[in-house]
Amino acid sequence: MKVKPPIISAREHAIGLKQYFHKGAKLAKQIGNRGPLKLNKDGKLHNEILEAFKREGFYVFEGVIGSQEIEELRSDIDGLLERAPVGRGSNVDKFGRPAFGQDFKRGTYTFIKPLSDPWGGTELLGGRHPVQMTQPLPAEDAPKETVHLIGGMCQAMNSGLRLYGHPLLLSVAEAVNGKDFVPFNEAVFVKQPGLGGSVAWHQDGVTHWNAPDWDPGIHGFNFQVQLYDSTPANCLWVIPGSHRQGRADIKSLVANNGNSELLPGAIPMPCKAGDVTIANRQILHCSFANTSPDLRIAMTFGFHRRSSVIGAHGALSQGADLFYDEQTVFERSRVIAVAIDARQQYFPKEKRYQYQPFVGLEDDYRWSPEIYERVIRDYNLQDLAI
Ligand SMILES: O=C(O)CCC(=O)C(=O)O
Repeated sequence: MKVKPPIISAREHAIGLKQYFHKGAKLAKQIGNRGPLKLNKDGKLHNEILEAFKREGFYVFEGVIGSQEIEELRSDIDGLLERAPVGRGSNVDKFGRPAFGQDFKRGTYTFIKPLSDPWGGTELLGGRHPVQMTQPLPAEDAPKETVHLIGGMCQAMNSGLRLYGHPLLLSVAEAVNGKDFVPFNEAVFVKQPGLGGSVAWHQDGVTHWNAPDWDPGIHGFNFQVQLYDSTPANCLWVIPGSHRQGRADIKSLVANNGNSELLPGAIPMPCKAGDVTIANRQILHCSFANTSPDLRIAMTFGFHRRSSVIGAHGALSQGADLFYDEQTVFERSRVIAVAIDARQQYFPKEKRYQYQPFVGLEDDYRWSPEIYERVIRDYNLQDLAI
């Protein structure tokens, strides 16, 4: 017989997790794996950092994004939240105006019930979140729905496109996935205080677990640029080293833990605004319903090795009928080239990142309103999800 989870209030949830948070934070301090994003003179990522990331499956780069850029990102996100439809299926915002995003082919906003876990225990997203997290009761005056994700940051916000062309972050992508790395997708996780939902324990990758050439890096990685200071109560949690151990049996892990989602050995990745986390897409990770008083916004975007993507079929948000051939990968990779140029035009003194697959093609991908229509609009229909 299925045991019905107890119904708990947001306050009880917050109090109940305190000890776990404390323990996790202590373990995180011991492991470390955080500090400035250091490149060598030749522009390559410091080997120690790369090794630490490969060993643990995560790293926190401190103070990467400057305060002006963070302000611009916050302001664009605030605008997108102001102009969001009032809920699923609505086409007007809270002021009765036409909501943002209706001229894009793929919806910009994902809504959920406050403090819920939309994917845990469902077959959604390849069934990769097998166990549902605790879903505390929101306050009585909470809205019926809250924005959980904002998609397509490169088309929805100019600051998002510029962030995508960040030279330090692209140098990390090169160090991890090779000079010819390719895009994955982007999603902004929105965790409003008292409303933000949880993301159940999962590993991101779904396609390559049984590949003959499987290795810990085969499903790529995600960056998360943090727009606000975050805490163990609203940030991402990971189990260090789990990316090296193959596909985890999450159901058994939870069952053997007294049916508790508070898995042992997990650590939080609390950040300051402007910090950037990197997480291997095979690391076991989750985040809890945000019953804390603090907002967390995480601009999430990932990159793959070219060899993992070419010849693969679509997964997750992409239909399995989509085949990632050279042309599809080239077309989606154009967004990196345009983002680099958009950034360069905005921050002319910054060293421009040289993206190897587009060396010599820079003039064809100069940022302009025309290229927005040709390359950026609806670019996310070609996301390379594996
Ligand atoms: O940042 C979060 O809260 C969840 C992120 C996550 O699970 C993911 O990017 O796969």
